[in-house]
Amino acid sequence: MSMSNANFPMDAEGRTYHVGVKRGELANRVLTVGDPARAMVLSRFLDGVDPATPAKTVPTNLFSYSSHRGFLTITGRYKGVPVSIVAIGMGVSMMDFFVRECRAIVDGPMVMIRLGSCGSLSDAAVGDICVPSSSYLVQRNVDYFAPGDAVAKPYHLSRQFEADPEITKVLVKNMTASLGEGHVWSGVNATADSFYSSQGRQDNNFVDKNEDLFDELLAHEPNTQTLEMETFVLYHLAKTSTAAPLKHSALVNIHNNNSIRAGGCMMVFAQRKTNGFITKEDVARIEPLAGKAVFDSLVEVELGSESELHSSVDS
Ligand code: R1P
Repeated sequence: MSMSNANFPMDAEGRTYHVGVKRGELANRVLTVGDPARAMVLSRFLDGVDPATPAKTVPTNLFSYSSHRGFLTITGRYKGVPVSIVAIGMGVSMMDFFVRECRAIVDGPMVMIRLGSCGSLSDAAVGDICVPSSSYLVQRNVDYFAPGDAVAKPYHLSRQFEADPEITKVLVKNMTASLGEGHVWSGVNATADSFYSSQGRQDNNFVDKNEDLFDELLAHEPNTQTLEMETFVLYHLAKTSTAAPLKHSALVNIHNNNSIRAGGCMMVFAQRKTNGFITKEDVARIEPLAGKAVFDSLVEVELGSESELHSSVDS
């Protein structure tokens, strides 16, 4: 694959360097997940899929593209509306690749909703769903561990960025319809730059200084409910997305007139207060229920007046 433009590399066909999709292959409404197997399970909800499609395969009537860097994109329609599913793997960098490269090859406004898994710091139990209305970033402060004079704290906790309030509301409504009252929680998410140190896991092979991290998170934001590894970047980039591509890096339109509306929800896989972990059977039961609620939300939210006309995918 031969790329041009070191600033934003694309190949001769217009495929982006990492996600690998080009104009016309991605819908304006995107559901993003971490695990490619989850993307394949959820693709069963798209229009015209043969129910006999074997597990862990992409239905043959849908467009799909597996990139050399591990991104899987599936595009089809849900209730007649073009939608895509993109599996991105894990971590803040993968979310950054996803949001920026997908934004670059789609015309018009976009809606992006993440369905992930998480650890719960609240009373949300294993198998419940959390729909965070905002998120902050937890970063290991590497300077703290460097030789020399000590710096303030081993972990840096950022300010919060909000999800689109309408998407959050619609997600809570549809998740409640799908999973039942008492299984859907609102609150604040913390996105960590490690599964281990900056999520307060104890690992005596390393000096992590994270024994008090949960207390620090709850002091920072008493409504901290979930810990995972991507949502902050999605909310943050949506809030800094510009209404039209900028010709220079001027800081305009920030938090106003964004071209991406974002939301997020997550299944509790780990209960960090009680140390519980979800079973394979519960994942298989909950994933489709949550996935259907996200698709219903994805097509319920308005993109904007002209957007459907400018939808990139019109298969
Ligand atoms: C860690 O096991 C992974 O699971 C969570 C975390 O955010 C991290 O990516 O989300 P996904 O299940 O969506 O990957």
